[in-house]
Amino acid sequence: MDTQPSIQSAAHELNETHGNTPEMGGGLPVIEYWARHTLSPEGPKLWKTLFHKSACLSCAWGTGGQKGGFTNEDGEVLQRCMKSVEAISAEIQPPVPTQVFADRSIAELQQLSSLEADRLGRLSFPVILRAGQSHYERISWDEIYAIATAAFHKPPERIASYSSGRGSNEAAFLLQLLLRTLGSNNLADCSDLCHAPSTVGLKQMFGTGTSIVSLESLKQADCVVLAGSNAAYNHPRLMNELIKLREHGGHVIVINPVQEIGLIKFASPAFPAKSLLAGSEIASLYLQPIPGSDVALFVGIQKALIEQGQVRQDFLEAHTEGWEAVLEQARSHSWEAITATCGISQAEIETAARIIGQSQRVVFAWAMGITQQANGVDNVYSIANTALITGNAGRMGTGVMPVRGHSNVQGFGSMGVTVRLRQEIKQALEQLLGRSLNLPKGYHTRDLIEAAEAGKVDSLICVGGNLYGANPDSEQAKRALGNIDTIVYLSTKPNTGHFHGLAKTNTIIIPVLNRFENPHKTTVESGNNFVRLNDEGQTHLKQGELISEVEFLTELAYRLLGDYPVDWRKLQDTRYVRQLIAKTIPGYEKIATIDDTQEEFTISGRIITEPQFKTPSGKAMMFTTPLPILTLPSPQEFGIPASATSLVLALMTGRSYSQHNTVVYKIGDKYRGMPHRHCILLNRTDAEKVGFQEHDRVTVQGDAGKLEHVEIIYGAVRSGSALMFYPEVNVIFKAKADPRCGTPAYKRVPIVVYS
Ligand SMILES: Nc1nc2c(c(=O)[nH]1)N[C@H]1C(S)=C(S)[C@@H](COP(=O)(O)OP(=O)(O)OC[C@H]3O[C@@H](n4cnc5c(=O)[nH]c(N)nc54)[C@H](O)[C@@H]3O)O[C@H]1N2
Ligand SMILES: Nc1nc2c(c(=O)[nH]1)N[C@H]1C(S)=C(S)[C@@H](COP(=O)(O)OP(=O)(O)OC[C@H]3O[C@@H](n4cnc5c(=O)[nH]c(N)nc54)[C@H](O)[C@@H]3O)O[C@H]1N2
Ligand code: SF4
Ligand SMILES: [Mo]
Repeated sequence: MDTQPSIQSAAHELNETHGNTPEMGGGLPVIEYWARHTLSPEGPKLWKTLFHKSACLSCAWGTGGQKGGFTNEDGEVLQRCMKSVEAISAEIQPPVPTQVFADRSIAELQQLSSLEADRLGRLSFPVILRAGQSHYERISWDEIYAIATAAFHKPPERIASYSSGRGSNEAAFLLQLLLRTLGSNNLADCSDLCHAPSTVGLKQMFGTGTSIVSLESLKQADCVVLAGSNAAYNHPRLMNELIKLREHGGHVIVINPVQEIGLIKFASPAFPAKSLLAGSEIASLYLQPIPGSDVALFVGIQKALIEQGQVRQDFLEAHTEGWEAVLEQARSHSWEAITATCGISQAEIETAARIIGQSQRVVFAWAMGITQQANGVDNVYSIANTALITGNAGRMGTGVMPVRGHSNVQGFGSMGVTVRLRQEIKQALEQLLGRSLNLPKGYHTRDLIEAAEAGKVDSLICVGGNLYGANPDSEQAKRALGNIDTIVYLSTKPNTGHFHGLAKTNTIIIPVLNRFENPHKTTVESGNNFVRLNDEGQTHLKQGELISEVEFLTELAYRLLGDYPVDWRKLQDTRYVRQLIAKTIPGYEKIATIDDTQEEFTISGRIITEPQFKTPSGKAMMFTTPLPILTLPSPQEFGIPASATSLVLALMTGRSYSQHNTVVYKIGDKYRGMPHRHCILLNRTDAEKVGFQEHDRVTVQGDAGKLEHVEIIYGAVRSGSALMFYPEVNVIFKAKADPRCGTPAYKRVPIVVYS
């Protein structure tokens, strides 16, 4: 089977045209980083944490846990990546000095960049900013509970929570139980900004909203299609699986408008002899579609599969519904319409189809390039349709695999922290409450911002995250949060949200213990549906007043609800929370015994290895996917005169090499050759066409604002598109959202670049 010849030399070419980028991802810089950090003064603390029996804090690949810090769920060792070290380093910082809050006004704190805010240290005592005051000040626990209790006594439709997936299943379960008992379904979560389209789409198609592939199953694939994921940065241990797959003669098809160097060639420290120095080839075929056009590409692949006679008709008839319309749709779209929409040639699409069709076992994996689109759910449908058309679901080595974000974001969803409460959980909660639970729809993250802006929210509790920094249109986010009376932030470290996301009357920041510091055991769920147990630990912040999320939530609940519907204070012993979870959450039965057995487990009913799906009919449901119409405004529509030197582009916003979401660890991104965060990655041809040169300083404007003096850096982005880093770029655009889940189109932002 032919693969794109250009891929063999792509890494080299990238380096030629763009001399300051490395020739591969990973590699020796990773080892140097490890050495620098683990041998530094913080080293002993770092090593201790790495060996602590708890899951990695960073991504949802889910390394760590009871078998020690360095194992994945198949028990393979040497699995912690540098991102894990990066995350731990931030957690073991000294406390934020007391003078920071005493001496620096809000106006001064607002000047801090994301990196500077994080470098202040760990939060170690609670503070409050009162209306009309210029400084955060220390606050007693009595007053915190008094304010919070009054705040959450408000009408249920006017209270809300937001959460981010670093907390535990136990905290998540308690959070939703508290809000629902109070009568509120306003459980916004960072997954609304992230994989909600995957959850919505997969649930309809397969009857289960998470990956249907286990790690064990992934290892049996002979082809992986990786769409809209920069796993080399954000899920480095997934790269090991791709390296092994290529070594065994398998194929990796990467679909990404940016040639990410680490997806072309990656040097993994896990294979020192084979891979570390020379690097391993990752992509066998690299397709660079127009941002936001993946549906067209996948419909094209489907069309090619039909034309090549590679449709598994027997599978479709026996195990799926709705296939006729999906095949008809692929037949009816012309090649011209498909290739014009996605910008990939028919020949390349046919090559991709041939690889997929001729492979025995294909796994389709994706991340934010697919979900953060105005048609994110269609994107998910179109990928899963392609899997089903080729019989690649319901069998070991095959299936659909959303590559999840935060280390426990999936657990938050499983525990019911979502506006889309599953029927089974609803019924179990009704039993617990002894009443029916017909709550109003509830605000997901974008709805929460809109509702707050409209003055409909009085009180908000944020369990982790940076609601201000994560949302598009930072000015709107600030305005919206400013209309909320009371905001209680439970956080480990200061972030820009604490300084810009200020409530009208009281903003309280409560310092919490992290996963390896809690006085009790907790659990988390990986993107591969594996539940890990985190041991008790201790914090280095001995003088501080840190509290566990579980303790704060149960105490607040007790003060609001007494002993209804549970003995909340007893739940401070998380064993009892796990008993409740076992009774309430489908697939979590085994958590009931985990304290005795220490046995981590795969959630039942999630991994599908037989073509018997979790839908009512047992068949997978297929849905048609209209081709997106991808137009861009003219410079005049941005208010730029036609005479000015300008370029209208589709901007992708995402992560640099050294950041975790809104938290920046290092300003540069060496793999993309971007020396700092105030850069825009442009295609050289686009830039030269209008007379821009590399390193020119330009204005980048969206529909909500602009950033000035942004440095142009040439890179391997597809012509017509560009790339910038969030959260800084969130000031310039509003973002469309997919109405089915509210996820913003962060990966296709219309912008004009001018000088
Ligand atoms: N180190 C580290 N690890 C992380 C995170 C982190 O910030 N740092 N964040 C965690 C979280 S919450 C998440 S959600 C994940 C995010 O992980 P990813 O989804 O991998 O991260 P992103 O940088 O948002 O974007 C992924 C890729 O989408 C591509 N892309 C953009 N537009 C399109 C498009 O239209 N089509 C296609 N096919 N591709 C497109 C971009 O070029 C980029 O390579 O990582 C998790 N892990
Ligand atoms: N433009 C653009 N915007 C985006 C995205 C994008 O690709 N482009 N991606 C979106 C995505 S995928 C996501 S997931 C969101 C991320 O949005 P969030 O999840 O809201 O943001 P984070 O930056 O992950 O939150 C970091 C903060 O969490 C707190 N924290 C860390 N660990 C813990 C803990 O154990 N407990 C508690 N209580 N607090 C803790 C710390 O105080 C830290 O400062 O951003 C979204 N926004
Ligand atoms: S791949 Fe993800 S879970 Fe595994 S060590 Fe790296 S950051 Fe942690
Ligand atoms: Mo995410």
